[in-house]
This record gives sequence, structure tokens and C-alpha cells, in this order.
Amino acid sequence: MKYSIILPTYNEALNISAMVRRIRELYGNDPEILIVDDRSPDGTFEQASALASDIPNVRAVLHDGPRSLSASVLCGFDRAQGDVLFCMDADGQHRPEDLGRLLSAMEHNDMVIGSRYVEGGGFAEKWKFSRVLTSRTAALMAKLILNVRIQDPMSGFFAIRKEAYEKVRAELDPRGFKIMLEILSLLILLPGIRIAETGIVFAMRKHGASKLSTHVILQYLLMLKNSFLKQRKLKKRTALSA
Ligand SMILES: Nc1nc2c(ncn2[C@@H]2O[C@H](COP(=O)(O)OP(=O)(O)O)[C@@H](O)[C@H]2O)c(=O)[nH]1
Ligand SMILES: [Mg+2]
Repeated sequence: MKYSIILPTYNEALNISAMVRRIRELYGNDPEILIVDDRSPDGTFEQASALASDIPNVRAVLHDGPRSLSASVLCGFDRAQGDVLFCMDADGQHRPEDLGRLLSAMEHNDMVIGSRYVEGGGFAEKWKFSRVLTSRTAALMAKLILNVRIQDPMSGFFAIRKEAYEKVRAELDPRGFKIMLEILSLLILLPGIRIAETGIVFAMRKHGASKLSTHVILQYLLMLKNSFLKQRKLKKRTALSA
């Protein structure tokens, strides 16, 4: 199976080389690796370009337009050449060790979600109770509002078949930061789509700081509302064509 790994970056100059090195230690030349940088001021793109010129199958892409995590992931997915597309954080929180299990699960599925809350999943180091509570509440809201029956729709570590991605591509909002959940909320409405969850262990960020700010909660609520409306539109369209 030809697969591509998309690593969105914003100020990950201290993490990106180690991440690419580790992926290659485990999987060699098999995956295409696309680093999609958002014009980081810390020199991440220069690092990514150096990696791309030294290593086969590594590509450095500069995302233009307003800075956005979702738009960067979409930019990577659109350019990737693999039949299976992975999305992973570049800061060390998503472990390359777990990718192999997601890849195996992709043999029989259209989308595989890396989950901290199923067997084999968890946290490498104890997370603050308040953070786990926020993550669980966000997941519960996604379940209630979007009917997404997945334990960990917030993990951000996932794989999808390019074919399945293309079916929902036109509906995706490039402004957000939870692209996995957005894709999932639309894919569950399509007939015959197989989705699975596989355990992943969330590690601590290696260097630097999280890019998420306080208004993410508001952004998240807006995203739920918009995804809910999109689901309604898609359901109506499907009912009309049935
Ligand atoms: N291209 C791009 N990458 C981003 C942006 N925000 C975050 N990232 C990357 O997305 C991944 C997850 O972001 P992070 O800040 O660690 O989120 P957290 O783990 O939820 O705290 C990391 O690889 C970041 O460098 C952005 O606006 N654009
Ligand atoms: Mg992180």
C-alpha cells in the first residue's frame, strides 16, 4: 500500500528532524513524507527543505494563505501521492511507533482513527485532569451533536484512503483546526464506508509550546455547528437521490 504522511508544522524547528528520522528508522523509504509549514518564523521550513533535499521521499511544502492547521493538512492531502494519507503532529506527541498499527488496520478500512481511549491506547505521561476532562467533554459533544460514535474524535492522528477523502473534500472548511473530526462527521453519512479505531499512546511534546490558544473553544463550538449543518445538507441530498 502506497502511503503518505502529512506533518503540519508551525514553529517545530526543534522537533521536525527527529520526527522524520524516527519515521524513517521504522519504515524506511516506504512512506512519502510531506512537511507542510505555515511560514514559521523559527526556521522550520529551512529545516524541512534541508531534509527534503537530503532524503528521498521527503517533501517540504509551504502553505500560503492565512495560517491554519486544517488548511495545511488539506494542502498536504491534496498534494500527496499515496493511496492512504496519514495526518500526524510533528512535535512528538503522535508516536511513529503507533503508525504501523494504523497502517495494518487500513487494509480493511477507509479511515482509521488513532485513539487514546481504546485498548492499547493511553498517555505516556500523566495528563492533568483538567486537560483530560476538556478532551473528553469535546468528544462527548461531538458524539451528541454529530453522532460520531468514536471514542477519541479529538486525537488528530488518523489515516484515510485518498478515494474516501476525495468524496468529502469539497465540503471541508479550511479555517478550522479539527479536520479529522470534520472529515469523520461527513464520512459516517456515506454508505459502505468502514471506519475503525486503533490504540495510540499520546506522548509529551518534545520541544516548544502548543499553538492552541484560548479561543479554540469558541472555534470548536462553531465547527460543531457548521458540521451539523453540513451533515443535514448531505442527508437531504442523499435522501433526494435515493
Ligand atoms: N501548518 C500549521 N501547523 C500547525 C498550526 N498550528 C499547529 N500546527 C502543528 O500541528 C501540530 C499540533 O499542534 P499543537 O500546537 O502541538 O497542538 P496540541 O498538541 O493540541 O497542543 C504540530 O505539529 C504543530 O506544529 C498551524 O496553524 N499551521
Ligand atoms: Mg502538540
